[in-house]
Amino acid sequence: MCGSSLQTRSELGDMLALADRVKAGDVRAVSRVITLLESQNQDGVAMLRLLVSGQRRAAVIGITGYPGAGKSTMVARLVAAYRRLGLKVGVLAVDISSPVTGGALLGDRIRMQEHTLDHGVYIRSMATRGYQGGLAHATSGATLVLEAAGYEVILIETIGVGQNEVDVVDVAHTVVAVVAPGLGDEVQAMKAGLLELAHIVVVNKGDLAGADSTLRDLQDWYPTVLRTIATTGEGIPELVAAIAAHQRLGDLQGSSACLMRKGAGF
Ligand SMILES: Nc1nc2c(ncn2[C@@H]2O[C@H](COP(=O)(O)OP(=O)(O)OP(=O)(O)O)[C@@H](O)[C@H]2O)c(=O)[nH]1
Ligand SMILES: [Mg+2]
Repeated sequence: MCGSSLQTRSELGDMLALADRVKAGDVRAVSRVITLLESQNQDGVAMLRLLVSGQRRAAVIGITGYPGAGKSTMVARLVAAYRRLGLKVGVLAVDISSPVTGGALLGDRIRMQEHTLDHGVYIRSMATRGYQGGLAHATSGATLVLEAAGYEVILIETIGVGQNEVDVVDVAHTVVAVVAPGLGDEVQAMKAGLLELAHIVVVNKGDLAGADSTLRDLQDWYPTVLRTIATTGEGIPELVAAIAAHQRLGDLQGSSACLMRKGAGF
């Protein structure tokens, strides 16, 4: 009895110490808690209780869209843009290897490489396999962990339109749907899907033939449609500004003020 309560007390001490490390921004502690959440360990849920302050401080931005549309390339550009503003950035890449691009994980790693030595950037991929059903919870939990660790912008990359169980709309304050020209029927299908829930629509690969007509087509349907070339960075400042404007709107309704405080709205 005495032994078990001692053990419980020491476990509690460990939990409190881990929570303190997360709050101090220790990336190993952050990774450990996210792993607990992914494996649906009850300690993970207990940790969230210790970490959540009840006050939203981070701007959570979902980057979603069809496989191969350029989401990861765009995320890497956004990371660079927010780092230039001096913001700490967390990236959660959910369901990262799509069937279309196959080795996307490797590609993502290469694109993200320039940021991996930057202490102001935390990058984590969250695989769907093996954690069906628990992933949505783990993703929203992971954003809370990153927020507690002082990350001011959290970017979540996910393939949208009902292709996985993560409902990015529930987790992110601002959802950016990424479309590439020439998707044709797929763009039509998106109109009825996540695109309707997106706050900002981006036609990426603006350098490719068909970008103009895709842009015009979507502009008939959505108020904020931007054109980007993620590979060169063209259109990224405009996207950053559009996200800030949306966050400001959200803030008026009681959401995050982070980007505006830091001047990301220019
Ligand atoms: N021409 C052109 N190619 C681009 C652009 N943006 C990304 N790409 C290329 O498109 C391919 C897919 O880019 P990713 O960033 O991996 O796309 P993704 O949407 O993250 O892909 P998944 O995670 O597999 O769904 C890569 O070869 C990129 O270099 C762009 O603006 N123009
Ligand atoms: Mg990707």
